[in-house]
Amino acid sequence: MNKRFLSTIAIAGAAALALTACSSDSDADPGATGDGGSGDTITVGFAQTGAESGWRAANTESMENAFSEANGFELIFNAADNDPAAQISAVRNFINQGVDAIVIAPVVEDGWDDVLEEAKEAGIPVILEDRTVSASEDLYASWVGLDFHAEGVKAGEWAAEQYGDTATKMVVLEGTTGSAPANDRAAGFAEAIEGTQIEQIATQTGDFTRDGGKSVMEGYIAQYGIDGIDLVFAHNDDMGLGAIEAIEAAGGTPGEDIKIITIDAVKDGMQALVDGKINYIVECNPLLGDKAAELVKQVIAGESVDKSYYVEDQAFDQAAAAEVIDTRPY
Ligand code: GZL
Repeated sequence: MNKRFLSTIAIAGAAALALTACSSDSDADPGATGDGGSGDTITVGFAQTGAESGWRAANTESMENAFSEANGFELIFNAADNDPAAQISAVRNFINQGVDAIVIAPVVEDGWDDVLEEAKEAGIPVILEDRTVSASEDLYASWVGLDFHAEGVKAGEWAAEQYGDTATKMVVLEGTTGSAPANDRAAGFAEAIEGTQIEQIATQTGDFTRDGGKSVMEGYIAQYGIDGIDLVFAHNDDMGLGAIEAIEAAGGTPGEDIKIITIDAVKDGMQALVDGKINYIVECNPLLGDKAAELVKQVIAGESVDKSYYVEDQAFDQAAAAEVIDTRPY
């Protein structure tokens, strides 16, 4: 799909956020039963992944702020504790409750066809935010999120530039198995380091959590030793922060003995970057609530919307992080 620049919206902290959209239009479901068009309250069921990371907390806050009563919404919130089956069950409950619209941040890409078909048959439009699904795009009205593959490429290109000319042994802390960010970040990073001397010696999921990253890193250190690992690529800041704890507990110096590259750029990650314990972070902006709420209103009102809206990301080394850390909104 061709990405097209669509609009720029200001977000908390006045940081401009550029949105790009993909061209395949999708007309709102003519059978939408939402009464939002008449200015009445729009009841929205929001199926969140859980509360696995600092990124997720910022995303939930953004969604709750956007889908507020003052903005014309009644929000029914469910957090699935990273459990795909529980999340599908929550969506089915929203359908049975007869909500006007459903918003989903899908834990994993697969397994969504049946319940999305049920929502379509019930005339309830679905908006995806954050992660994507493998189901047909006819089964949801629109998606707003980040280009996870590009995030992986950006992280890998920096690694290739910094470490690609010398023999470098890398371990990976993967995100939730089957999730779009884990799949796409891994693919993008691998493409970017192809042909360099960076060798991936191990990869395992830490489920995007700090404890998960720490536990997996402890296993890597037990297997390879601090001296046997040169680089950690963590699919999110929280797992990178867990790796820092494991490296320090084993007597190592994170950011020096073992370099660390992560993705998200949440406050704790950026502080570790400023402190020299992480070496590079690619941003993944969690502030998707305003766009998701705008899309719900447009779809309920029967307006045509694009199928995808991409939020653009930045990247930070230690010097760049020190310049912005005090003014970032998350
Ligand atoms: C990315 C998001 C990921 C974050 C993690 O958009 O889905 O899930 O990178 C979060 O921190 O848990």
